[in-house]
Parts: sequence; C-alpha cells; structure tokens
Amino acid sequence: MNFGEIARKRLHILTILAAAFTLVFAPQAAMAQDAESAEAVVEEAAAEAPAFEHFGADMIKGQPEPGGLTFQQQYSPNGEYALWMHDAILMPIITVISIFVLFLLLWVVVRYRRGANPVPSKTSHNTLIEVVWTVIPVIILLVIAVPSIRLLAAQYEAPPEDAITIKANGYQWYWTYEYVDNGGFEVISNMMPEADALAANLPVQLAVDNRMVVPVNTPLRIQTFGADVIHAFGIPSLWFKMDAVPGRINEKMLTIEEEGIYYGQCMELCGARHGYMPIAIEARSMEDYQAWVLAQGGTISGEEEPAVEVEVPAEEAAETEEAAAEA
Ligand SMILES: [Cu+2]
Repeated sequence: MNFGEIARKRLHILTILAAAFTLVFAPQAAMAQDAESAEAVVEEAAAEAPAFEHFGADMIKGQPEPGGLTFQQQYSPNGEYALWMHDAILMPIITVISIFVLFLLLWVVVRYRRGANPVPSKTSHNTLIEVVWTVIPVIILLVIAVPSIRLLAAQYEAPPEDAITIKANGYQWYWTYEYVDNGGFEVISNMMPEADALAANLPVQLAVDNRMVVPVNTPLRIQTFGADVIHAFGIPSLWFKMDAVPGRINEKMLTIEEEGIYYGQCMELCGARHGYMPIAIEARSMEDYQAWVLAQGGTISGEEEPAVEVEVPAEEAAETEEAAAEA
C-alpha cells in the first residue's frame, strides 16, 4: 500500500463523513432557521396588532345591588330618558294622588261619621265638582302621555344604516353572539363557574366566560333569535329587553354611552337552566373594539381581508421573484 492509496482511502472516508454530517445536520439547521424566521414573523404580527385586555371588576357599571329598590343607573339614551320620566313625572304624580286620596278618605271618615254628622246631606249633583274631577284627570293623563309616547317612539326607532349588527342567539342554556358586520365570527358565552367568578372578583351567576364586546357611543343593531325555545335578551342598566324567538329575527337599536361592563339575564322562562344563562356586555372604545375583533379573527367593516396579514420576509420574497424570473 503506498502513501497515495492511503491518502485516497482516508480522504474518501473524510468525504463520506462530511457528506453524512451535511445530510444529518444541514436540514435541521435550515429548519431551525425557518422556525426562527416564522417565529419572528408571528411576533411582528402580534406587535402590529393592537393588544386587547378585557376590563376587570372595577369597570362593572350595570349590575343589581343588594337591597336595590328602584331602577339600575342607566347608560343608554332611552334608559336615561325613561329613568327621568319615572323619577320626575310618574313617581311625583303617583305620590301626590295617593296622598290626596288618603287625605279625602280620612277626612270623610272623621268629619262625616254618624256621631259628628247625624243628618246626612241629600246632595246628588254638584256641577263644579263634576267638571273638576273630570278635567283634572284628563290633564294628568295628557301630562303623562307626551313623554310616554315619545319614549315609545324612541324605543322603536330604526338603527341608522351604518349601525354595527350583532346577532344574539339564545340556546338552552347559553348565548352566542354573531358579529355579522365583522366577518361573521361567533362568540359562545357561558356562565362562569362560581369559583372562577369569585377568584376574578366578578358577580357570581352574572359573570360569563366570553363577553359580548361592543363599541361605545356607536349605534348597534341588536338582533335576537331563539335557536330552540323562546328566550329574551335583557340588560336592565341599558333599558334593553327583546324576545329571542325561534323562526324570526327581532331587531332593536342600542347605544351605550359609557365604557364598562353591563350585566343582564335571559328574561323568558326557557327551561331547567333558564336562570343560568347570564348576559355580559363589555362596551369599549372603537379602537379597542376593533383590536378585539381582529384578535377573534374577524374583519373591520369596509375591509375585504383580515387586517392582520402574515408578511413574507423580504429574502423569501426576493427568492420567489428570482425563481419566477428564471422560469
Ligand atoms: Cu333563556
């Protein structure tokens, strides 16, 4: 065996080793690179998409209070008007009439009792009193009718064309929210288990796993639908209640005036777990709402494609272009 032969054989082994090394490690290295660049792309996309964080317990605005007697504080234009009508018109009129009638009763009982008035009057007509007790109630009814009809009309007002449509579907026994104008994605909303709600300092049996997120100060076209039986979509602090009926879509406008969390419940007896299908609405700024929509995989109205696109790295794009040019 001469020196040249040994060198050839050894070099041959070296070549095989080198080839083996390349075969074993090179693809992994390439994959690692790919993975790194893919990760970088995802991170970039995440950084570009505005971050969204849900409100905590400090932002709860509409919820029942222990011992609460009257309406909840209102956060929609109709709700504020209705609450004003209740507090400024109905309650004072009811109170004055009740006290007046009670006074008349007591006066008759005391002044015209047999002991004090042994010979009763035989009077059967008094024109003045008859006119008064007809005209005054008519005036009272007119005073009530004006704001009442105004409120009724406001509650039937159709949403403007650019209102954001959200469809609330009642199921036995949970809600789903379909974002019709934002790519049609659907949010399934179940009651939060008691332990989770307590841990998050949220109201038990009102808190949900996925809230219905909506933009604040924007007209919403809320549609309700019953998937199985009749449910009702009701949120007391927003003056909103509408039946969710199988086979038909009900529609009503809602505008929420402040950011916050508003709780409601199913308000139609719908079966065994009727009391366990709460509603939680989270009203956010338009910016936050859009960030949430994108995080859900939805689209912003007016745009055809998802706003978050995974960009192709510049190098790869160049390579693809070169390949195309060569072909
Ligand atoms: Cu229900």
